[in-house]
Amino acid sequence: MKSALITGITGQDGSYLTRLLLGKGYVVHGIIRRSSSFNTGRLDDVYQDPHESSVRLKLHYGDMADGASLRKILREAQPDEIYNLAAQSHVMVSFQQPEYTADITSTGVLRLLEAVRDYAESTGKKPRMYQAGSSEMFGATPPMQHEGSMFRPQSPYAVSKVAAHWHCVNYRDAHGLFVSNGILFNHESPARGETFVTRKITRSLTRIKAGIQDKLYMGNLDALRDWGYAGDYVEAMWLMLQQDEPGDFVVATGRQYSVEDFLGIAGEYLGLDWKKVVEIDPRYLRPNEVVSLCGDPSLAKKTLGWEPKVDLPGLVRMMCDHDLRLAEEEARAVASRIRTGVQRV
Ligand code: NDP
Ligand code: GDR
Repeated sequence: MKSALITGITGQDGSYLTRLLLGKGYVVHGIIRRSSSFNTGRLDDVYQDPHESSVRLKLHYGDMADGASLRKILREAQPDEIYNLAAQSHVMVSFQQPEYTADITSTGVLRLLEAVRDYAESTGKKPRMYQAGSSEMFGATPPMQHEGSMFRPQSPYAVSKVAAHWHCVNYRDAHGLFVSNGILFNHESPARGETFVTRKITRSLTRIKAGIQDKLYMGNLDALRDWGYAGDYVEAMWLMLQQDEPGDFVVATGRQYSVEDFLGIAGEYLGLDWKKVVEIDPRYLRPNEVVSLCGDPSLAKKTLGWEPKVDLPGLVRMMCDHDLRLAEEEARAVASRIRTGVQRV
């Protein structure tokens, strides 16, 4: 039975990758952060009672800021594959917390690589590692972006991902570690964090349709992105670690849409005129914007045999259907509070 360790298991991609690996028979170890409230909501339906002897999902407290915890977890988990998904992953937040972003998204990767190197040397194992790189690394380089395109990062987040990418290449070359860098373009799902633009749109438009929200405040509607489905993209991560040799791969759909296009497709599906409810709020405009991203996934197609299955309209429908159910539940709860006279304090 193969064993995998996932950092960032509580995030969108972590939750999809966990399902994929459990489905393939892996024992899955995940690193979670201590927080004052539960942060494992995305894993609820795959959570297993740790008291059961057959448990295949095991969670460990740790942090990318804490190298000692990473070493201890590697010793305990003894993974064959390591998926580094943990990051301060919000581009706009990285302008507000640049030092923290660099510490977790860049130096955290270095801490993990050092821990993996020690683990490999002390056990004689040959673990394989995946690093979650990003299309944001291309930044100002125009499309089509591919593995040979220049990195011109435009935010503290993107700079941190570029540094992490080169740390991984360096550990591969200098120490012979099997490390593959995915360069993934935006990917979304019903489990997407609610402050990323796609989920913000589907959450807000469905709440507006359900009568519990009036307006949707947005930033730059002209930004162009290549959006895919997270469920498809975690398969590419797994495939990268099944190859004979490590490598770096762009994972994208090769199709580009604007934020305004996304609003239009979601609005049409929900039967809402988005222009009547959307207002531009300068607080969502970034100090530096990445204008246009569209990836060329030819190498991933050729080498990994990977292809995206869900297109953007399909993704929008999936997210709207999910969020409409949430909004209707919320509307029923509000109506029942009003009926029973219970007020929020
Ligand atoms: P999320 O923001 O949904 O998840 C990030 C994960 O990292 C969460 O589990 C979070 O934990 C964890 N994390 C954050 N800080 C720390 C820390 N200090 N120590 C340990 N864990 C931490 O991101 P996604 O799932 O969308 O993305 C996964 C990875 O892929 C990220 O590295 C992201 O930068 C990268 N990426 C994502 C793309 C996308 O479109 N989704 C595209 C390209 C790259 P908690 O739940 O406690 O906050
Ligand atoms: P991005 O995703 O920055 O591409 O990073 P995000 O969804 O945050 O923004 C996409 C584009 O939409 C514009 N935009 C807004 N964005 C947000 N969040 N909120 C708004 O109200 C809004 N209005 C317009 C943005 O300016 C931007 O151009 C994501 C993250 O998952 C990264 O971790 C990952 O590396 C990249 O995708 C690939």
